[in-house]
Amino acid sequence: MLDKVLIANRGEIALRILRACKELGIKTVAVHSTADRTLKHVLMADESICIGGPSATESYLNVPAIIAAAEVTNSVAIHPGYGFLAENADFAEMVEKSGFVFIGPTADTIRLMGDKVSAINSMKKAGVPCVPGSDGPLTDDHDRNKVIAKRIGYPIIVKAAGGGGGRGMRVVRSEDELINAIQTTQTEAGSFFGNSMVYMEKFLENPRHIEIQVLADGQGNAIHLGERDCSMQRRHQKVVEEAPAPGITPAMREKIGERCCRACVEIGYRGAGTFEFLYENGEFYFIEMNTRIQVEHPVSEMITGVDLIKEQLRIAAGQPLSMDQSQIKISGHAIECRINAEDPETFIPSPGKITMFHSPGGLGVRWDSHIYAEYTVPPHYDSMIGKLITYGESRDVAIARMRLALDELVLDGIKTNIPLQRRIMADENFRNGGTNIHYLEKKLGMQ
Ligand code: MV4
Repeated sequence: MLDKVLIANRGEIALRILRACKELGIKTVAVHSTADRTLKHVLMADESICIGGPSATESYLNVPAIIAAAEVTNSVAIHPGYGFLAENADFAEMVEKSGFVFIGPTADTIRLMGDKVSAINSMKKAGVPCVPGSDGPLTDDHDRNKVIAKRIGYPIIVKAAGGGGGRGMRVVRSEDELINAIQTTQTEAGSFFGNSMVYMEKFLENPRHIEIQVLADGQGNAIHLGERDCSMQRRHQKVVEEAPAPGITPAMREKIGERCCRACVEIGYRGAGTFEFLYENGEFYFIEMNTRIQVEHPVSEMITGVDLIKEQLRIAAGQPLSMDQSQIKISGHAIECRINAEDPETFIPSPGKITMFHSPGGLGVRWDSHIYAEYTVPPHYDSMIGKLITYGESRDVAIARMRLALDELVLDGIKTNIPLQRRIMADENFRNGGTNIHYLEKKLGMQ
């Protein structure tokens, strides 16, 4: 096993990684900013090192400081968590060149998936169903672009190859808007991502966002842990996630899961990963692959019993997968509500001191959070302060437990989105299951 792991992150995911390391008997190093001296995982880690000022650029994105911290502590591996440097191929390369294990895929894989055009090409080659599109980058040949768009059929969407997660996209509904839209997206992409390459896809009007969780050991073995439905989102920020996705049958799951596993083996994927799909009219369409552990990984853990962080650590230690697909059994239903320090009406972040805190509990309730009473939520980072996950034998039971748990969760001193989560759990359409990616924004616009 790995001897000592440096956790290059903060908040709930740093604590989640710390717990997995402790369970496996791995020593831990917390690196933190000057604003994060009182984080729970910093206080619990075997060693902790301050790596810079409060802004992420000075600390959690400070590559030389993180590498130096790994060196002075004799760490053998670095876990990047999510966000920050988790999908930065240059960082992964620097980690490995410095003689440490990067807990994740190779830098080459991260680079391949970071470029959406090459990601789609490799998935298509591996037999993963993709959105009908330009099958490559667009050129400056206007006539060719018009031909491609006509073949796909309007509406189409122009996306930046270096984008992802909702930035650098433009929907085009007719040919007269096409050339302008391509040029604007190219210019935007150049300044946002330093890569002006764009591509085209058929625009799906009302899809759901369904993603497949995989684990691969880079030694020819890959398994999937079923899917998650992450359609409940606002401005590309997921609000509620669940597993399994309502209406997905075991046969559909097996088919799409098997395709993802085959693709993992073909590209030599190593670690935990997520295949993002749009799902419309009974069909899956690949859009992107995430090469990190994701925020919503707990819902997959709850329905499979697999500890994804422990698996990441085992894979990073060079061990082959400890289970095969036949050992993965999906049972029951799990829901995650992201708890954010923000105004539930305006969504404006609300950092500050938590004056009173009571965590929820009981059968099928999981609270993944670093917060405690008297903890001050700093203003420098993401507003997510915890994840409330409930599990039950059915979706109805998971929802009922979530409603109780949200009522039990007391968090005073700052504003939170708990009232919004209560409204979602009470929403008739959510309760019926299968709402699409536009549902929450429409609901919020309605009020
Ligand atoms: C799309 C799409 C419709 N058709 N691609 C937004 C985030 C990025 N990951 C991909 N996105 C979309 N790509 C095609 N061909 C609609 C979206 C989209 C979306 C996707 C997932 C979750 C929420 C979304 C919200 C708006 C648009």
